[in-house]
Amino acid sequence: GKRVKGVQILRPFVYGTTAKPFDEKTNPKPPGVPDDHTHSWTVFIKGIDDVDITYWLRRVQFKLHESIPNHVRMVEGIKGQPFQIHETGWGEFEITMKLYYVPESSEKPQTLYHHLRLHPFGRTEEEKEAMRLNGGEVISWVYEEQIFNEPYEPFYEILTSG
Ligand code: SLL
Repeated sequence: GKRVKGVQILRPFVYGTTAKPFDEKTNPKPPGVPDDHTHSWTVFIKGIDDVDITYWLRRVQFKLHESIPNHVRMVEGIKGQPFQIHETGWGEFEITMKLYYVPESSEKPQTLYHHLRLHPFGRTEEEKEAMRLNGGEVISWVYEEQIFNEPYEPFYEILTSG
């Protein structure tokens, strides 16, 4: 196939983690969760304002800490939904996310790293107040732009026909 010369397509997305301490009122611990788990958390990759990104991102492999059962997980894209994993635990660690693009792109998988944040260290008083109002949610989100350089023609069609 031929590449579209001189063209660069950008697709914005957001990735990161959202964590919440267990609390009888605002976030009760579900049955079966081990005693030493202090938080529920989510790691995700999604479009801005939840816009669909599955037309360019096919699946994401999340590699969690080895202490977590079944710590390597593949998440297939579902149209309009975030790529995400919900878990519970007690500690922070680095999450590895391997992005697999749609086959039409012929792009190699690309790896992102993100630190799971459970604790509000380093936040300003205003940010901490916002967290209290939000039931103690600790968010750590990153804005990113996926760049497709000189995409192949069929992939260019997919990227621009949405
Ligand atoms: C460390 N930062 O470097 C720590 C590791 C691991 C967190 C934190 C286990 C959850 C589960 C969990 O929260 N691990 O048992 O499912 O040593």
